[in-house]
Amino acid sequence: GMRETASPATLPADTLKADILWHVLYSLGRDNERPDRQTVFRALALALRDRLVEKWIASQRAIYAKSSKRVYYLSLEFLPGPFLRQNLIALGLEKEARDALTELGFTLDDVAGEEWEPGLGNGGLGRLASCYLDSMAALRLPAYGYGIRYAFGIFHQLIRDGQQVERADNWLRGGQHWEFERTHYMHPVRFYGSVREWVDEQGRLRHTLEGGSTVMAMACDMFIPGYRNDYVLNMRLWAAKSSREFEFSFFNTGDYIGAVEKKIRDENISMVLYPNDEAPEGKELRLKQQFFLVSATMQDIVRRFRKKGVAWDQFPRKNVIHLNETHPAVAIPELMRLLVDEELLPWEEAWYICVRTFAYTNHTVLPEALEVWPEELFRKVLPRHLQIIYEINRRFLHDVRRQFPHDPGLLARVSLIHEGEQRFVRMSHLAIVGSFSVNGVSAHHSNIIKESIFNEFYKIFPERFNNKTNGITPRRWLRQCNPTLAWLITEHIGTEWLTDLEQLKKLEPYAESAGFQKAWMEVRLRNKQKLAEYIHAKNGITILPESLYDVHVKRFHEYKRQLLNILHVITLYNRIRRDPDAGIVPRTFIFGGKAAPGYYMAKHIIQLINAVGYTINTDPRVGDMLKVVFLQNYCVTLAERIMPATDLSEQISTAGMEASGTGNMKFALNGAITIGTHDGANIEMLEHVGDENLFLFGLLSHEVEDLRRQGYNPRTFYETDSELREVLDMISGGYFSPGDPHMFRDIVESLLNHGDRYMVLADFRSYAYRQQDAARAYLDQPGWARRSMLNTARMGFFSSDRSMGEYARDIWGVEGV
Ligand code: DL6
Repeated sequence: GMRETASPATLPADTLKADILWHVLYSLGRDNERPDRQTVFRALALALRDRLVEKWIASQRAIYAKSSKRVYYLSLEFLPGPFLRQNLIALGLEKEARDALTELGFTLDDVAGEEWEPGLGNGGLGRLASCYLDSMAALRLPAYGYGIRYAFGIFHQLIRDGQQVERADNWLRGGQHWEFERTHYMHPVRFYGSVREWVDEQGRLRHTLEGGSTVMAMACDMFIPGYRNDYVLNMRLWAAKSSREFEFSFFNTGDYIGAVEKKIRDENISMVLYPNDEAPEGKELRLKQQFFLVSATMQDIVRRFRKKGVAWDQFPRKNVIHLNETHPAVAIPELMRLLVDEELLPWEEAWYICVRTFAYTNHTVLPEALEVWPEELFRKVLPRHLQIIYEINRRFLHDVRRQFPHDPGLLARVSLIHEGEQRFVRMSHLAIVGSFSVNGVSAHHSNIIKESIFNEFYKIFPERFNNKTNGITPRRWLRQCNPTLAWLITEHIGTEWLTDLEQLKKLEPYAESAGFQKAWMEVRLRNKQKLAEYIHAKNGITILPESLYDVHVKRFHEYKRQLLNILHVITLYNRIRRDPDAGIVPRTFIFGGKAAPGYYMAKHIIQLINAVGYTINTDPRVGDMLKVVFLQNYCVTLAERIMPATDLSEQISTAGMEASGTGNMKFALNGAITIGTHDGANIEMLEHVGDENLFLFGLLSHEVEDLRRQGYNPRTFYETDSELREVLDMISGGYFSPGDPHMFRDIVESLLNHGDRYMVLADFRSYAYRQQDAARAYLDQPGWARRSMLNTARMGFFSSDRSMGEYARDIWGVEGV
């Protein structure tokens, strides 16, 4: 075939078309005379996978040759987004692909549209993990991503009659063109059973797990290329496969159907991603997923370590295991089990290895999001691990008692076990005690960790706590999603910004240039036109590309306060109704985001937004002054359309609650102005872009706390602010739900009578004022252009390359290969 002529190590790019046709025939089994678009997409993906795997093998060899310390990034979630464009950009094959596709009668846009993104994460945490893999590859770090290959990712969201409806996301049905399934290479993972204690010939007390059931973990590898550096990392996702022994035992008793049922039950482990963001569900299957990832990954790590043939005490010098949130924290007792039960190391030595190996990132301070497991459930699923946790805890509390002898209550507060009517394992305590590094994800959040939620651990282990402010990859979030703006930038300052985002500073002098401002705003307007076309096609709503696009996209959660936004929308509506010539800047409000299927209030707020949108969009008095759009199924692909077309970015969480935010960075990098609270990374963004280029408002974190302590009374705001009162009365009076006037009453109730936990009413007036400032600023288009450019120019710090550089240097102690 065509293959034999090309040496595998150096496939010249001009064979891309030939490779596509080769894969159409030999890999996909289709006639390559006239392949359809989906077939061409898959063949192109396979042709790129060929190139990726070559570079991956070479990268692995380089890591091995250098005998580098390896970084293992463990995460229950990854949100990689579509791969095609990213891979083409990284491999430098965009033009070749365009040419090849043109010859085949397609455009790259059409073919890229065939890709269905893997939604293997909920939101910020999973997307951060994917930005980090991209940067680890760019920096040539000796790193591996480890996660789960869920058969069903985050649900597909539809909006029906204004309400969220969930549909299964069967992302694998199109076939797996990017990955390699390692079908003949699996690790056993064991759950349940009971622990037998016995004494061996040397008189040592031993622990052996007996019984239980075993599931196999099959590796599926996906490749993450570095930007034009010939370096490729592996994201290894585990899929559950039934174990053979068990099938046979059923078959031997003649229970054929039973055997098959067992197989299906086992393979359920990697079936579905839990769709909860910031509130774990506490289900047995979820704990099994966590251990499934951990056990399989630890076997891989140990296998690679053993190849080196060095002693166990060298383990922390050769490996660092990073825990993305507490979800994989059971890796700590699992490593202890391997070292103590299987390698027969003394406990003290094993523990010394452990606390030099693990590092933990916390991503949330919401009390309901801190993971705990009922002790009984833990004992049932992982009996030996629970024993090990007890022993870790016993020794830890012993040390704490010695260090703080005069604070008896302290022990109960820091214990790994919460003792009350029901007992729980506290995963964050386990992660802190078992790690040498604990970090938050913005300066503000890291301070909150030290000063409040983990303050007592900070006193015990001050040297462990540090900050690593989040970042985003400029390859996807500027170069890929906004090619015209990227091109305009490159024309003026060259291409270095792609791997050194601080280079964007060189744009600053152009901020005053009328010519550049004009070019900048033309690119932005074209992006806004494209989004208008998409909205028209999807929602049937016509919007003005010249209107101010005010965008709020992220998961729906009360703390993120989409409700505050819609209260302001209604306020503007009322002003227009009162005075159609009020001189209000025409605005398009765009919302997007999923709510956890069991989160009633979040779903209800989605419904309210849609109801308000319907009322406003069909009110002839409003016309082009105001439009409200809800875009269904917010995901990475959709974010890529939205970021380049946004004027005003809504980052309005209750201060102290958003750990960092990363959407805020994506918008600003693309030239949007932020309206936001003093929260998460907004605060650092303010420091970088300057307060004339970002609209902050509202209570500060400590004011939120003070107010809460003093007794917050939301009704006073209702009583003293007539505009606010009018808005709330309309909602509870059925203005937006004429068919069912009581429909949204409970939302207003939650604000007025149930304490308004997220202080929506307390921040309403300062938000409305700041929105007025934003509108006024938008009227001055040259001023807006300058602000927009300065936002982009000053976002260099928020590159995930900077974040990963800091992790590599300060936490992991690794360098590029
Ligand atoms: O660190 C990534 C991302 C932050 O930007 C968000 O502010 C934060 O809400 C999110 N946290 C979670 C917590 N999940 N759990 N458990 O998603 O992390």
